[in-house]
Amino acid sequence: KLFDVAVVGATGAVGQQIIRLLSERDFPIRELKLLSSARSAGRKIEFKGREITIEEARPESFEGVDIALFSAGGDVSRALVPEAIKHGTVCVDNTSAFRMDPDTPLIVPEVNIDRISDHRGIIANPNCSTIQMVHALKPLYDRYGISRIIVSTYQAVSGAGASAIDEMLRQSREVLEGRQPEPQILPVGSLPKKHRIAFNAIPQIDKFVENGFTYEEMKMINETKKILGDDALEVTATCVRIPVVYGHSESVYVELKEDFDVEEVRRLLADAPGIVLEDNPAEQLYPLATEAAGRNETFVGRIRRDLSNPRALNMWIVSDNLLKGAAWNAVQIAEYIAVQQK
Ligand code: 11C
Repeated sequence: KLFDVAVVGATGAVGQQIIRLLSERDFPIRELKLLSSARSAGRKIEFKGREITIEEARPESFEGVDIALFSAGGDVSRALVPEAIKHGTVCVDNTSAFRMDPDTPLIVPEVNIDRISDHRGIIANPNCSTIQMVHALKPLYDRYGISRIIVSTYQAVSGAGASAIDEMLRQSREVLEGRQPEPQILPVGSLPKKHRIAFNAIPQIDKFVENGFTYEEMKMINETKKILGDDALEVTATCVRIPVVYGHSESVYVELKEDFDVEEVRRLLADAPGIVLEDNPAEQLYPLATEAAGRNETFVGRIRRDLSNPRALNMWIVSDNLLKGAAWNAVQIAEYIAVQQK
């Protein structure tokens, strides 16, 4: 069976990757609709050797569309996902709009694909920093149980969109030329106060919640529990933006419920789908954002027993935030939907 597919947010950093992956994966498409804001409508994008004109996303755009992949921000999803559902479209939503809705499955295929059928027209794609962490922790969760996670992230600027990449590159050039950069976007586009990202580390991703955490940190905490289906799991997070273009890195401390053998942990991870183990300190082998960029997998290394708690592990988890963290996870979900609807 062939499907009519729509990509909403076709010109965005994630939308572009979704279009590339749909082509590379030879997704069974009859017609591909590329949708965006009015501003980008009229532009043309090449897909499998032919040009597709981008149309403005409207409620009626979803007539006849079987599967829509949304990546145009929460407001667009809140407005248009319900309209798409009225047309019978199954929506894979890459924004935070519906993630914590109890009727919406939040899916990382290697972790909880068994939940995918429980949907009412929306399947949510988790936050990028959450996806790579739960992906890497799932084999340990299944084998030993996990009681507690403490994560600190080192997140790439592409997570804040294509304009944040431009800002980081521009500021870097300005600093090297001895000029004082004018921050315009980061840490949060919609807040008035800005900080320079070039040659810096900003401990703020998204706005602050009243409890002192940021939304990004709360997403890691809440989404991890939902994906693993474990409300008792203790999770805390500190999310930091660093001047890297692609690839989020994470330092993760994880307390297991049972005793473990570090070599067995390595074997479990090496055998897990979509995980690449890169862990050989003698060879200075560990995951790096520069190597993970452009790859679909999640990379894990620096695995070691904690010195303060023998039931705990420390590890370093890296993945391309636009791919497994967004576009690739969404396309994987779409592939499962296509198989179900065959
Ligand atoms: C970042 N994680 O790196 C964010 C971007 O909820 O899908 C993804 C926001 C989201 O800035």
